[in-house]
Amino acid sequence: MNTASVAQTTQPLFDVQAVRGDFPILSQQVNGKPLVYLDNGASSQRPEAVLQAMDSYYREMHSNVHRGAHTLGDRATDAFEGARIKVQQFLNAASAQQIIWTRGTTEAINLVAHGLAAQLKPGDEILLSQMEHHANIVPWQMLAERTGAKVVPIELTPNGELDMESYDSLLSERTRILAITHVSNVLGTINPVAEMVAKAKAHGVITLIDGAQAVPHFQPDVTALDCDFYVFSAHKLFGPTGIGVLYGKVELLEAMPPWQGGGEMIEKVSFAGTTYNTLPYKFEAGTPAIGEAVGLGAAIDYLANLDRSAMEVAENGLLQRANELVPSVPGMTVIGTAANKVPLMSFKIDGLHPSDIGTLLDQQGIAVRTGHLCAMPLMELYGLPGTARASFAFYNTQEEVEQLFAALQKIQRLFA
Ligand code: C6P
Repeated sequence: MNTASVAQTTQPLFDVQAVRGDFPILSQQVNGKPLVYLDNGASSQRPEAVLQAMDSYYREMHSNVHRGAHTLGDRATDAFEGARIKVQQFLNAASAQQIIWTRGTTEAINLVAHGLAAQLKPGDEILLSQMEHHANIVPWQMLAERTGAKVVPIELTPNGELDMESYDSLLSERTRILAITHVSNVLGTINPVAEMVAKAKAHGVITLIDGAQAVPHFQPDVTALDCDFYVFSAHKLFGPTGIGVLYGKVELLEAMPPWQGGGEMIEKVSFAGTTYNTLPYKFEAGTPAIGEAVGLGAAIDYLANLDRSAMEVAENGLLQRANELVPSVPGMTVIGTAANKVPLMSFKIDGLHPSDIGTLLDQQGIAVRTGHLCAMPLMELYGLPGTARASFAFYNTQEEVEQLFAALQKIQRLFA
């Protein structure tokens, strides 16, 4: 065997140590132990490139946008609108006017639910699933209360996949909206959203996909999906908090009334009445989160420079290693065993309360999330008070997975 081929075969597919170096927060001790950050599903960390982009935005060009009065204002506007174009390209949307800034996934769903009220009448149905996050349940319940429509959940199979027979049987002439998560934050299941949207379209149903847990792991293509709305939060995509995205089809966005009133979203204001701005500004009242938009743009640029398919292979390797280690912890059960999952593992251990698992792991420097994970109907379905959840990102290592399981073994031995 020649040395060139050895070098080629031993070359890591995805250089996780190199990317870890991009995330300063990861190289710290917590409770006297090296931090093992496995709470990426709640919020991921930011690379240096995002921190620097926001820092230089505030140091060098901060001003309000779209006022056009001076040089700093023009620079800020260019950076802000440039970030919108980066999101448009990230989602493969046809036009930047389809990208609306919101505070996050939650606000984006509320905006759509508010905007679709006029399209619903009593007896209409809004299809969701039993695996939705509260952010994709409560706004629709509020809409149903206002309009007399009904929220109907699609059932799950025992392993935590959507029951497609249940979906098919629930789709009817009464269905007006399908609001479905791309990836479950509890089960990790990747839902067959393309197939679901195609079926919904055949019934004339408006479709919204909650991409909060999908975008950190793969890049959605809204044009190929043909969904009407796609929403996500920047803080799970290695960007800042306080900003998120609503993608929408132009004709639906045009038909929706404004969400909030104020500056920026108007064309002309008089006491006789107000006319509204064009898309996307019609939905962006008040001074926007400019530095945060710049930070999100930098996160998208950072990801574009990574080999995303190698990253997916590495992430799948983390989940595979975790699955291999489950039998090493007596009494441990994984919640959600779908065939198609992102690297996320919710679990329970007999004799231990999830919040105790979280506290004991934290003492060993390991961060996971515990509780109902903002998915109470799903907890009720599984008869659980809550779960513990380890959610991985591309900067996590196989060693960290092993540390998690070594810690769980210890906790189980001492406390279960
Ligand atoms: N889930 C979790 O730990 P916001 O808070 O608006 O950025 O995202 C809400 C949201 C919506 N949909 C899904 C599928 C989500 O996972 C989340 C956020 C976090 O699972 C915090 S509760």
